[in-house]
Amino acid sequence: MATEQELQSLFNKLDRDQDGKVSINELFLSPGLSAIISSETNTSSPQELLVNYDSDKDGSITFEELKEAVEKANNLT
Ligand SMILES: [Ca+2]
Ligand SMILES: [Ca+2]
Repeated sequence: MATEQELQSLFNKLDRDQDGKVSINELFLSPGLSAIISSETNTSSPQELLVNYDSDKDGSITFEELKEAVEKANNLT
């Protein structure tokens, strides 16, 4: 499991327009980084990540949502 710092740095790289949220388009723009997110969250695609963990359904993942996703994924395994 990635540390919170590693996650934060991943998140910042994915958030290209730096609005504090990673949209599905930003996930598709960085397939390498998305793959790491997928493996950390036990999802197979950006769509699945959004469906399962976009708690407020705004179509983007905030750092809080990402952290929660990683925590849930690691509790399940
Ligand atoms: Ca963004
Ligand atoms: Ca969201």
